[in-house]
Amino acid sequence: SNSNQSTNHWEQTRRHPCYSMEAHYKYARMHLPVAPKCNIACNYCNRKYDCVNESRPGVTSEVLTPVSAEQKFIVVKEKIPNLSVVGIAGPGDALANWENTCEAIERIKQSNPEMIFCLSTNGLLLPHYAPEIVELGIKHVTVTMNTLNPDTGAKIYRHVHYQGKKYEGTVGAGILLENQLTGIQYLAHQGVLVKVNIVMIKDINDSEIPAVVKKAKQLGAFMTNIMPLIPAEGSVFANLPPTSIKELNQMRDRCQIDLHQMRHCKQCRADAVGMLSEDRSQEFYAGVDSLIK
Ligand code: CLF
Ligand code: SF4
Repeated sequence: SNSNQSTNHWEQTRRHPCYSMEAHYKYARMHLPVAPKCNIACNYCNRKYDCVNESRPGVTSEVLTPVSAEQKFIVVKEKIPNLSVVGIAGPGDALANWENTCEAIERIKQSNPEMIFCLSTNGLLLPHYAPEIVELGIKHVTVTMNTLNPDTGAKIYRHVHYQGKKYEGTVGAGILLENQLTGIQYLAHQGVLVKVNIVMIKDINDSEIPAVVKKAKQLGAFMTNIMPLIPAEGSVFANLPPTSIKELNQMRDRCQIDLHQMRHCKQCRADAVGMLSEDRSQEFYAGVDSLIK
């Protein structure tokens, strides 16, 4: 039944600081920046920086190999005992770097079965990798889906690289959308807790957000996270107005009727470490090379 399902969700989620408001006071997360490549071109992205899908633009990260990511995990876990989640959120797309993503998770999982593993993706490769995601035991996946309309998508995404070809405009946005929809539904039906991130961009997709949330619900998503556009320097959207907290909260209030809304997102870096309210990544990056040989 529905209530059984939500009890299950809660059991799996009560230690996840992004999925649970209460958990974010108690537990820490760590991102492994093992995913440098991206397969799409978002206009809110400055490709020099972290993936805006799940992280704050304008902050560069060091990229780690799966082996160095595991070593870093060991150092961090020692210092942060309340670490509950290991997430892969860029700096590019977790699935466009699947071998790295998969290897980093497998390595850590072997000796840390209690860790919650989490991925963030633009969704383009979900139809391809969703079965492997489920197989790996990943129960928390974030998909950024900004619109249900390929014409709007064409204003947000310049192109999409898919199966060896480059698709521009509405065609590219249409492929991305189809794969997001298929992927979200597949994962949700397999019991994965899907969070749909939506970047709220004034006069581009803001009026469509309630429809995106309704669709996310229909596909079985667990919640949506409506995030403000932070106009990144050097991105196509650099000169767009930022979304205000007031507008953001009004939109969340409106959408809350349909689906649970995340309200404590910190738009983290791809190498964020610690509680959501703090970022200790510098601490670990500063000394990490001398700590691990
Ligand atoms: Fe990281 Fe994202 Fe997993 Fe959280 S972040 S991959 S779900 S472990 Fe969290 Fe950071 Fe917001 Fe993301 S506060 S940007 S929602
Ligand atoms: Fe940039 Fe992320 Fe978009 Fe790729 S998916 S272009 S890394 S914001």
